[in-house]
Amino acid sequence: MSAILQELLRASEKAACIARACRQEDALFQLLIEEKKEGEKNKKFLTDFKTLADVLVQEVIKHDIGKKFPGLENQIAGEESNEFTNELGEKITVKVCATEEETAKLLQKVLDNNEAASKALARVVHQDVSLTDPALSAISVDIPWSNIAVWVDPIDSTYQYIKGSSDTEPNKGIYTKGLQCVTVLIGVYLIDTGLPIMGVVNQPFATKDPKTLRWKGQHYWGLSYMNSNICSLQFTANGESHSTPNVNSLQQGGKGKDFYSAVTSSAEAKNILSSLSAICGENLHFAAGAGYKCLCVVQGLVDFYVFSEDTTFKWDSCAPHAILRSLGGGILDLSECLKMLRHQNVLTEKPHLLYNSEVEGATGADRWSNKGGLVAYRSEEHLKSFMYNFLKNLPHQK
Ligand code: 2IP
Ligand code: CA
Repeated sequence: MSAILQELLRASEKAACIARACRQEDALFQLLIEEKKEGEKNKKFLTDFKTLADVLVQEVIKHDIGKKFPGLENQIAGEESNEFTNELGEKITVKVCATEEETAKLLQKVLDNNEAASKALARVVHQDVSLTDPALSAISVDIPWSNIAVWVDPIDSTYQYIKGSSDTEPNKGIYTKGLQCVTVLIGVYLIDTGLPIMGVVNQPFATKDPKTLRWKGQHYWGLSYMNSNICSLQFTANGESHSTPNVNSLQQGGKGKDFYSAVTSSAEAKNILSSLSAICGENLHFAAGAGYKCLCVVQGLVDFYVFSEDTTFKWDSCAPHAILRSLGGGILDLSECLKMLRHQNVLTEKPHLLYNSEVEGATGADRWSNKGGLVAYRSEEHLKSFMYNFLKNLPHQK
């Protein structure tokens, strides 16, 4: 199984390279930031370059994984469809072709014959990327292939990817907005139970070299299957294991928990914000990107990520969910938790988000939304009391 995780990691790095290239190569960046003019608003073409970048990254991930593990590409799903219609009304299926030249030719059809951009894009799509983690080689877990499927979010936080500044400053390590909030998310779940078991979160724009102004990425992986729980954060760069310090308990001088910290979306409802502020005070943070907010929990920068709306999707949460499980945490359905607390006054079980079933009666992307909202946590230790306090402080119960 470590071979699959290795490949997911490599694919996520290839995706990150494409994401960086689209921002750093002028021929591509110009397309990325190009605004639709009023009369062009209906043209599903060129101006949708950001969608093309998304789709292409998704196709590269599928293609590369399928090449290594034939058949698995059919079990990979994501937000994007790879069908484009260009200005001439031609339907084009965006895919990775056998050669760089062929891919460039195909892209040219979508990119209004922009040869320079098509060639630049095809070059990164076909480039060899190697990324291995020595810690992964030691893992041997036997998971039946026929029982796994994959959720991919090729570029999460698309808005920050296009408009995001590269010069934002973090608050207690957390970026409210900016390129740091962009992530590539690849999560594997079991088809029969719907539980996530492997995940890779790649942050293409983690740090910027002040001299070269080039971005460096960062990646995180986790595996949680049967009795195996392994996460990249447990290893040093040489693959040696070490225990992961909890940032919050360090910040508190190890005194134990007398405050909670949380991250949420700026789109969160007022009553939820009011309860979170009452509990967390100045330790309530806002950040863009569902994947990035989960990453803040994975890194121990906050205890919880709480969101009550139905605007995150399976592809947003599957990968970090697997990583959080590997650390002893998880992502639960918020509305189910609150229901349980209201009726039984305690969290009798943990309603983990599941990845194998659609929302009943929903259509389009909404079929795969995390309908009841979510609460992501890294440690079970304070989950129950946090949730209890959260419900107690809710002005109007949702
Ligand atoms: C989005 C993205 C947004 C998030 C939204 C996701 O995915 O992560 O940032 O909203 O839930 O679906 P918010 O930042 O308010 O949490 P994408 O960028 O891939 O559409
Ligand atoms: Ca997303």
